[in-house]
Amino acid sequence: MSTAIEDIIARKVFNGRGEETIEVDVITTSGFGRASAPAGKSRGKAEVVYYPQDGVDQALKKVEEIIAPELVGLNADFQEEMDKTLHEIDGSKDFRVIGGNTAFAISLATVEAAANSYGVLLFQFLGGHVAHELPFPLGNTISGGLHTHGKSPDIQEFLVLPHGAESFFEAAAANVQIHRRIGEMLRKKDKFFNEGKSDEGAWSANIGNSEALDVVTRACEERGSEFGFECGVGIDVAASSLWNGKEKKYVYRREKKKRNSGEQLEFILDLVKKYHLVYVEDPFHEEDFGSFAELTKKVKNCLICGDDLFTTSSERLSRGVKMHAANAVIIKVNQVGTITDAWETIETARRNGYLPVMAHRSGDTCDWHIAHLAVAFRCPVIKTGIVEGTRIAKINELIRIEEFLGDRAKMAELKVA
Ligand code: 2PG
Ligand code: MG
Repeated sequence: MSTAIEDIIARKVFNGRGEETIEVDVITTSGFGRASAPAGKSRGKAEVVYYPQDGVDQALKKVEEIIAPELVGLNADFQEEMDKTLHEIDGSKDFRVIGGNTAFAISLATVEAAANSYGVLLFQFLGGHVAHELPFPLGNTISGGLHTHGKSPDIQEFLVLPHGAESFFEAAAANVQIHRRIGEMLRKKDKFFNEGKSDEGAWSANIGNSEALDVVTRACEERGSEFGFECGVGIDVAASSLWNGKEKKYVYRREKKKRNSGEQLEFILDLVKKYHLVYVEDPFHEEDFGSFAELTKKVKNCLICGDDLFTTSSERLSRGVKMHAANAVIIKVNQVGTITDAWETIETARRNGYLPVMAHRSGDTCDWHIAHLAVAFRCPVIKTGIVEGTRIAKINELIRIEEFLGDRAKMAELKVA
């Protein structure tokens, strides 16, 4: 067995939106790894730059001409050194030279190749014997905001979290049932509903924020009592995309309402109370750490999660920790570029009592690595949709991991009610 890297091959493929993206193969003397990069639509300003100026083609050229010659010969299991080398080759703060998605695909393909060289699964390789807890799937049921076009809610995601489930399979099945029930309800509500779905497989419907929350809450209650366990409701407001910096207001186009920061706080607090929300992501724009802190102080049993706010950056998370800005953090590896960077952020979260939520991107590929990362890094929640191929790739991999773990598998600890 040897983990020495023999070759790195990069190619252009497509994500679920049909956008060009990078896929990388890493070949070691006794193993192989492959990873492809996703893309966000509602991106945080502090995310790394996905590609060099001329896009994926230039990234491929850089892999062939600069990166592969540096990395070939290194050991794939020296992840930190590999990721450090990627930073050194790039030389910028935000991966604008080689591209954050290039770094992402190389970093993930390398760790996969290392695991494969040792003949173990990725979550075992990264997490060791303590990695046996499955995350709860946080699933998107109705899309809005930047993830849709035309008449849809202003809030970006209406989510369900089956936090009472006793196994991952049971939780994933609950999400599917709830998603289906919501589809039936939307059909009854609107005879023009054409069963359209967004990139993430959530329903695309001509309804407002509170109507969407009414439907999702009712479906969770109905189905939850049949399942015999609780399914909570959550939202991703993605408030940076509603924020108008000049007017200093959140613009809700559909509702024809504008809210200043104070009104936004009241609005979110009302939603948390009325719908017993267990999860609220990005309720304020990405620089408003103060309003995040006020909200976090005022709610109980609800995860207040920063996505655009933290952009998986340990530095930004530390700033949030100092201000008590939230109690959860979204982890999207391609917001920072490498596994080591994301792992540092997860460690910062754990040390400070923040719950790490592993997450997909809206424009994802059939890559399933985040399923393994969630188990390896002990993230109690994974946000990765409910139906649709690029989401199911992750869900089904978690079902396989649960089966593989057998009696040792248990659901993560999660207290939201
Ligand atoms: C989010 C994500 C994923 P995007 O805001 O949480 O749902 O969207 O990948 O477009 O940033
Ligand atoms: Mg988000």
